[in-house]
Parts: sequence; structure tokens; C-alpha cells
Amino acid sequence: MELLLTNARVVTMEPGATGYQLLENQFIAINGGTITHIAEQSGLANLRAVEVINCRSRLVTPGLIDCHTHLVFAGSRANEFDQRLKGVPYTEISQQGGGILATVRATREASEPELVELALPRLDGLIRSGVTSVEIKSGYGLSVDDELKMLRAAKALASKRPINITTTLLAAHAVPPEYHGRADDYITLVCEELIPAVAKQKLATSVDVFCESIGFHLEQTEKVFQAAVRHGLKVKGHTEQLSNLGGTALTARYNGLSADHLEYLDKAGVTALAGTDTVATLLPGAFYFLKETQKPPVPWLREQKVPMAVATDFNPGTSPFADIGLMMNMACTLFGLTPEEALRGVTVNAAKALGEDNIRGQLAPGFAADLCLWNVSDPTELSYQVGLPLLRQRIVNGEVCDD
Ligand code: DI6
Ligand code: FE
Repeated sequence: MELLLTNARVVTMEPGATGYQLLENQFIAINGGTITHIAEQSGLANLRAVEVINCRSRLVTPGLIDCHTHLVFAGSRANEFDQRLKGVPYTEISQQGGGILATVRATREASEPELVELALPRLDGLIRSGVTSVEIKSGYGLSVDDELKMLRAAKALASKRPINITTTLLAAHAVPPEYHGRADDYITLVCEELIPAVAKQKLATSVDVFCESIGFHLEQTEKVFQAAVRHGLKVKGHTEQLSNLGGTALTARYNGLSADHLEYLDKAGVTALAGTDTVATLLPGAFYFLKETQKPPVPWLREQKVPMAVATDFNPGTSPFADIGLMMNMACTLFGLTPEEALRGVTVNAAKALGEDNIRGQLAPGFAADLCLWNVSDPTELSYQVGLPLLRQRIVNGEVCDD
């Protein structure tokens, strides 16, 4: 054995189970980056390990997964925060060439190494809150070269910190200025040049679209999804965030990994998700920061047994919060999730939202050894307290991190 955790209080996050199913006095054996055994301490007698961590009855959970971020970008939007506090709506700022396009201007000017440097402190914030896997989207380049540059920068972060990185092409985030009034032509570029290039260079595993009145309409979204499927990429949607266009149902129809935001999702949209493999990803940071009042339909999602993930949506415009624990807290206080649902949302269900639920998000033999050892023993504490040093140690792919 390479690594052995002893005296652990374990939450495995087995899918479908109800309650935390806390296991006391467990040992966890890790070899080759994978969990090989989890069992009662009493069965430990003949296992030897290079390194042993005595957990002293502290809580061990799967490493937390932030399944929706826009971590790579340049520039700041603090000025827009000022404007919005004075009452100017997000959509109006966006229509005046601010918003996403302000970040596009700064990101186009930045080099790939600069983008990596700028993303590191954001990544460190997530790491401090227990994140061991993060999804990062492009979407502030909006040209072939700049979208590829963003994706390469996102992937390069994996060599700077011990963390798993998944990348998503979000070229259909906004219409770039040079395509003003020609959104369909831009969609053609995305489908015929960007998606093939990203697939060929293996720079992303999925493709996302901002399906919204200030983004792309349903037919444009479907064209992007069709191109993604043709090139063997999975799809995701930013859907029903500011209005109800039916993007969630479309995402489910294309066997999407997840439909994200969902504040304006109606009952028909929830029904469209029910029974599919598409995860409902809730982003309470954006809801809070935009002072939105329309909540995602959590009671219906729960009733229809749609798996719910929770993520930061870290981005400069609508969710500048690099702390997954804060999102768990907000998911409970703002959206009415239970702390157990919040923990499922950043582990097993977040893994499903990345198409990685067969290897991450749970503690079980055969799963990647991504774990968090916490300074607390009760899993509800993870949603309850924010900003305290709750995290003791991260283990990523069997490596004990020195964060
Ligand atoms: N929805 C969001 O909340 C972010 N993107 C999106 O499609 C906002 C991105 C930004 O304002 O920069
Ligand atoms: Fe987003």
C-alpha cells in the first residue's frame, strides 16, 4: 500500500442512498492513485503502507468537485459591480458592450502564460475550500485562436497545482463584436471551425452554450449541440438563468451532462429532465450576486429525483466567489437544499455533471483516491460554517497535497 488512512469517519456518498450513511472507525487503503479498500479498522491487521495518516475520528469525504467555473479570464469588472449597485441591470450593462464582452476584450489581450498566472489565486481559493476537481470553461475569447488559448491555459493549470481539471468549450457565450448582428455566422464558425479544432486537439470534453435572450436562441443552441455530437463531444447548457427559452429540455434531449442555473425552469422543463442522465446544476453564487429573486424549482427537481449539483460558476461578472463551501451554504439558505443534498451536489452529482461518476465523487474501491480530511466530524458543518479552516488535508489521485 502507498497510503493508509486510519480511524476515519467516512461519508462515502454512494449514489441513491439517503442519509449520510456515516461509517465510523474505518481505514482507507490507497494504491496507484486508486482506493483499494474501505473497511472497519478491525480488519486492518495485515495491511502495511508506506505512509499512514491517523484521522483521529475526523471526517473524510470524497474530494469536492466544482463542476462549473469560468476560472480563466483577464481584467476585472468591479466597475460593473458599482453600476449594478446603483440599479443598472446586468442585461443592460451587457447590451451596452460591458458584461461578458468587457472580459473578452481583456482576455484577448492577455497571453496564455498571463491567463495561467491570473487564474492561480482563484484556483487556490477553490483548493482551500476542499476542491480536488474543477471544470473550467472557455468563453471569453470568442475567436478560434483566443478560445483555444483559453482552453490551453485552463489545461496548463493542472501542472501548477495538484488538482483534476476538466475543460469545456463555451465559444457560444456571447456574440463577438466583429460578428455584431451576424450571430448565425458566428455559430457557423463555432460549428465548422472551433468545435472540430477543439475535438482534434483534445482541448475539451464537452461543449456548452449560453442559451438566453442575451446569448443564443434555441435553434442556434441546437446547431452547436449537433456539431458537438458529430465530433464526439458531450454537451452542457447555461439554461433558464434569466428567462425560460426551453434550453434545459433541449440539453436533456441531446443527452447533456448537465443543465445549469435553472432559475426560470418550469414544470415542463423539470419533467423533461426527469429520468434522463442530465444533472441539474444549481449556481447560487450567481443568483445571490445578481440579486435574483426567482429561485430554481428545487422541490420539483427533488420530487422528480433529478440529481442536483452545486457549483461556484466562478466568473468576473456574476459570481466572483472562489469558495465551494460558501456555495454549499448558499444552496441551503437560498435554495432550500439540505446540507446532505449540498454535499451530494459537490461530490457524486458534480462528478456525474462532468461524466466522471464512474471514477470520482464517491469513496469506494476502484474510485480515484480524491479525498478531503476535515477538521470537523459532522458533515453538516461543511455547509454551516464559511471562511474557517475546515479543511485539514486534500489527497488527489492518491497524492497527499501540501496546500
Ligand atoms: N451566465 C453567467 O452567469 C456567466 N455566464 C453565463 O452564461 C456570466 C459571465 C460574465 O458575466 O462574465
Ligand atoms: Fe456559467
